Amino acid sequence: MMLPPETSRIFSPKRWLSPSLVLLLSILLLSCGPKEEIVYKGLYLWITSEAPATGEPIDRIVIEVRDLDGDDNPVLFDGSSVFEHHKEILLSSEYNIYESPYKAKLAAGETIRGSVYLVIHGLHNDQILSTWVGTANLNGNHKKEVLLALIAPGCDEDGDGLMPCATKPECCGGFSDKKLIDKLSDCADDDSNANPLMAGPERIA
Ligand SMILES: [Ca+2]
Repeated sequence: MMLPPETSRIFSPKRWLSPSLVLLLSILLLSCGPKEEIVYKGLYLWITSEAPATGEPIDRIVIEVRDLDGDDNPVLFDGSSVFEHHKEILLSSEYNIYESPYKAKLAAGETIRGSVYLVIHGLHNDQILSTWVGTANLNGNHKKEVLLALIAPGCDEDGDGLMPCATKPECCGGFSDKKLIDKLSDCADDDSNANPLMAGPERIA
């Protein structure tokens, strides 16, 4: 039995395949398709920072790498100088890591490789504003997001970027790993030349 002319028009295939509907279907199909996956070759740090109320920009990022396997304080890898454990990134005035991450690649070297401690500082005019302490694997192929936390007043009296976690645990709430607190607590927070990152007479932080 034939449908009445009005009903027939409503369900006509032509109407269903109108250009706007085809476009909508295409968008839906695209958004449901397999997501493109980024394959990282090496360790990529995506670094952002909490912003100070004063709004001072971070103009320099300093990264310190240490051997995770050391028994005592974090130690340097044998065969590499102090300065090979140290990386500095200058940020131009337009760069705002409070809003978008700075992407830094850390590559494993001949001697500095594998599992490491990382201490990352965000500085403004040579003053350390924010910090992050954690572990990473330099031989990994992945992205690691790092949020530098502002250093609270009274938590870094000597300004070397390391906090006295053992005596002021409230300063180190962001440290999830007790081993990190043991390893990287500033035992002399009144002397910027004495901290667990010091590996000799050179001041490197
Ligand atoms: Ca300190």
